[in-house]
Amino acid sequence: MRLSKNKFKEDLIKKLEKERATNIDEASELDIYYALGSLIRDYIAENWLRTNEEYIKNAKKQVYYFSMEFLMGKLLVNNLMNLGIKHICEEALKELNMDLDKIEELEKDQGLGNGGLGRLAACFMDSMASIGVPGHGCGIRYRYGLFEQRIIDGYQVEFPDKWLQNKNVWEIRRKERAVEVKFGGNVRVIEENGKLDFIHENYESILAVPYDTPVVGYKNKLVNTLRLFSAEAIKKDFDFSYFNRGQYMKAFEYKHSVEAISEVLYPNDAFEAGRNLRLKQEYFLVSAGIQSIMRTYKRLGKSIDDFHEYIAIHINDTHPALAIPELMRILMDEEGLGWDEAWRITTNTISYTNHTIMSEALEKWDVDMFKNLLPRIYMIVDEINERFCRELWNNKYHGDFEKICQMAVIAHNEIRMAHLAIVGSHSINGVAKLHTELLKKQELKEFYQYYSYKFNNKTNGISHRRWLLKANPELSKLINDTIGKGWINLPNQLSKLLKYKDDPVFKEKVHEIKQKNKIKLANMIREKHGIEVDPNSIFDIHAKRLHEYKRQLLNVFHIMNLYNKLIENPELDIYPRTFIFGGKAASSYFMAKQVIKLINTLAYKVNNDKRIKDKIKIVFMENYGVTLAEHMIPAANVSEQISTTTKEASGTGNMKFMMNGAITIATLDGANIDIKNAVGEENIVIFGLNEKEFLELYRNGTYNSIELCNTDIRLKKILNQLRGGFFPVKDDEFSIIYHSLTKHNDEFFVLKDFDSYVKAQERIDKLYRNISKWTEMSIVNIGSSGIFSSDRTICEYATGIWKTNLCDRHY
Ligand code: CJB
Repeated sequence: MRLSKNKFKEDLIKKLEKERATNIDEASELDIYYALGSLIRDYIAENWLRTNEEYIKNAKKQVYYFSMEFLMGKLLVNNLMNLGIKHICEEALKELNMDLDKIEELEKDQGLGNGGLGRLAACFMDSMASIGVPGHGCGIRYRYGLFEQRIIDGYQVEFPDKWLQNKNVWEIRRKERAVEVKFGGNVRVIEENGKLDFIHENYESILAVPYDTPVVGYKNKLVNTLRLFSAEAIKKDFDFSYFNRGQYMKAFEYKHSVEAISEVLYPNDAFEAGRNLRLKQEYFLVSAGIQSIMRTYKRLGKSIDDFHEYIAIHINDTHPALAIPELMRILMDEEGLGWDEAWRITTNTISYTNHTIMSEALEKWDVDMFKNLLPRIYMIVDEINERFCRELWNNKYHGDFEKICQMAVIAHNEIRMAHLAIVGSHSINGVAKLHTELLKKQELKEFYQYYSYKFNNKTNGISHRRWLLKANPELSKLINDTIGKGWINLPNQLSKLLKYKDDPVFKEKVHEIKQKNKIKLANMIREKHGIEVDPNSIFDIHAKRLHEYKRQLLNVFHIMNLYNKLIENPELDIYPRTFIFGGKAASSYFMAKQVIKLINTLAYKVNNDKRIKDKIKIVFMENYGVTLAEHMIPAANVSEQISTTTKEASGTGNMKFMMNGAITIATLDGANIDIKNAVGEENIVIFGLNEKEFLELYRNGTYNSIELCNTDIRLKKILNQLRGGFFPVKDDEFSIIYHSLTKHNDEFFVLKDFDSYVKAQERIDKLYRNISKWTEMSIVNIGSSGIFSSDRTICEYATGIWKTNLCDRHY
């Protein structure tokens, strides 16, 4: 947008007066933040309205991205950037003696997600708006997002994330557009003239109130919508019937039980707890979302038969898979369509992304619980199952009960959400090549054989605008000065940097910027954690959710080994290294929490041991989230992507790090493979078993972790150190870790890959000593990262799955 500095100042001052009843001299930083937020929303409003009007007028096909998680982070600077007024605003604030960075600090992260899946949804929002896909997010407005993590005495302790404590300047509450979501009760079936009517009665009604947040496209005047629903009691503040009977507390209990639905995000990453409240949340999201879409669709005045021509609904993993029976219910019970017609529309509308092959993440619901909570939806799922099983029997597996049972949507008294999602959608995609291949060959083999045409791959991506342009302004400026700004719209143009990889001046600048970013992070570490780290050491960062398969433990064992070697020989020639960790563990995941305790215990020991002369330092940064990631990633020299191969579907942190010039140390897993292909083997450090070796060893069951420990004296020593005496903790503090690696045969092959990992780390040590070569590798990584922009991913979804307007940009 066009805006002058003076006009901006004027507007801001007016806002301060009108909305904060203060003037520029008296205003606090918080006043400025609120006034600025409100002003920016005003700037956005016109284009928001116009975008919506245009969508309706031209009846453009709309995409609705249903997700239980949206990990948006902060929006202020992103919005300024996308409006094209960041610079003006920054300058104007400076003239008013204010600092945009300081003001940004006041904004709370919108942390309504656990990790990769939620952040992917957020990157997709940015890309859809920026490349012009009419796509909107649909989710839950949790009152508490992912818990705030504090480290107390080395342990993770969870505190509520009160992100809504202060006003959320971006959202608009739209009470008038609230819809009713029904739970429980029973269904009465009436037959009239040979037609069945399903009357849902005695249910509990809950109001789903939408809160809309604008999603601003990058300098294109397009504003999509992220709609998050909040659960509210219908009967005003509490149930009057209880109140009138004098049961005052019960009235509030009712209110609280309703609001519990959107109270808090489940803190599990790739693990489903199968709880009643979670099922309620999932149905709440899809019912509210689809009803709200239906209302918009009606305004188009198109026939219901063509619904799928104008609407695409994408489900982010199986969490919103009840969109399938819910859309069926609305089409049949409310729009009066027959089953076949409703099924045709539903399956053509819905598409599904699978994000993991880990069995503990597969959602299954107990039939009785499901039936009680969602009686009508259960009937529909049951019918879907009946028809699907009959079809299998007739078309392919006549008489093969076992196969049919294996593929059924309902079996063994459980509803399998992945099967429902596959049967009820027209597209199933994995998130990286290897992951999609594994789905086809292994996890969903039967379905692939039956529905091969539905399966496809869409390799994940990240918003290069957030993760490079915003997170690393100095590097972005250097890129602009070197190759122009074209990469911001066409990230593949980053490849123009490749020809500068040998240019000494450019290399020096890239190196300098990395150093500056490292100094900033080092300062942050000193302020937050009181640990002094050397910006000239290698910054080796492992930041992601704590999970056994992500193998933070492998990293820890490498550090323990290094430490043991240094104690034996303090003169050992290693390049000084700072190992930095960040990540949350699910609150009920004891093993992962003990790994956090181990990292912190080791950090304390190593950081305070004078004998090793500061050659290694360890930092666990508290409360990893989007904003912290924006500080950590630009400062990384080494990116740790060391999952057990086949377990990480894609990973997206890996892409963020390489885009910021870190060198990846990686297993051949998920999108690491694609990164390797993009940068070339010489610009990444690969180690560990590959997929074939892993699967073979896994299947033939010959791996014996204890034997390995007994033959590798380094491992033997490390495992002994876990057991007592070495660390100042109770003797059995780390016994869960010890047993997982010995008694339970090291399910994630930490010990198996140890030797190879140590050697890979030695390669890193060697490589970094030649800083010129290292910087060259770093430039190749940045220059090859364009393909990992979510603009490319979204373009592929739009053309390949959603069939919305085609992308004319080339990614
Ligand atoms: N993923 O974050 C989650 N949560 C889940 O429940 C299942 C998977 C992650 O999704 C990311 C986005 O696709 C992937 O990059 C990552 O590998 C996967 O673990």
